[in-house]
Amino acid sequence: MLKIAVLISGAGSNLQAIMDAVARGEIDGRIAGVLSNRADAYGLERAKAQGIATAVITHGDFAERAAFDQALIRQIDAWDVDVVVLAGFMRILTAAFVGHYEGRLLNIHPSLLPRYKGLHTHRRALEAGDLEHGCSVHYVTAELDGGPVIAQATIPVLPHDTEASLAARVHESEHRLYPQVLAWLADGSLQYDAGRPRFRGQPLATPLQLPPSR
Ligand code: NHR
Ligand code: GAR
Repeated sequence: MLKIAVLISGAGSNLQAIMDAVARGEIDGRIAGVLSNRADAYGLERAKAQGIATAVITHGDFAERAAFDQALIRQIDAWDVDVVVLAGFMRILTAAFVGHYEGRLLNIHPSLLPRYKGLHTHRRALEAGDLEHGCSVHYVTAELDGGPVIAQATIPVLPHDTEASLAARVHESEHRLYPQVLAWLADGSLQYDAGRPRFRGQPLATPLQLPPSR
């Protein structure tokens, strides 16, 4: 079964969605540890409530990003995981970290990549007048939010949406998308081959699309 490390910085609602999917038997895997760069991340409580190992490595304790990332690697490698899942993890990772986990490092990003890399994605989608928005799960490379996209979930932008209402619906879509991608990884449907995702043996030309919830 797939051994998973989850990296968080905050609420951990994606972590919760993944834990729930594991508990329901939808992912043939287990979460070996949850790591946060913030001691007050609520996701740590969610993990402890399930008896999952947690670790806090505070980025401010390190003078250099490289040293912080080496500390992350030491902890994650001690858990001996198959995949490292960024779930609302808010620190940009060095090329050395990304290279160490090449092909085993995933992120969920709250936009339809390649649109809106970086931060404040909901505000930017509203300001652009987009009619559709959503989330993407991608393999992480050294290029921020630029690694190959595995799958996306699209939602409509509604006429009276605010940043908050749009963010709430993107979150719901994230909670469907991330567990699905991990289920595909765990059952062997999804593989990484020389920098490119493969799905059921075929190189992915375009990202997989999750069907709407209703
Ligand atoms: N690292 C690499 N190398 N590549 C990616 O694609 C990464 C990554 C680290 C995190 C998540 C990402 C997102 O989904 C992610 C993808 C943080 C920032 C950021 O600007 C940007 C993108 C993402 C995560 N972080 C600030 C920094 O200086 C700090 C912001 C804060 O602490 O609130 O690291 O959006
Ligand atoms: C999610 O919307 C995720 O896509 C986003 O942070 C939120 C975390 O929520 N990630 C980023 O913005 C990464 N820069 P959660 O802690 O409740 O899972």
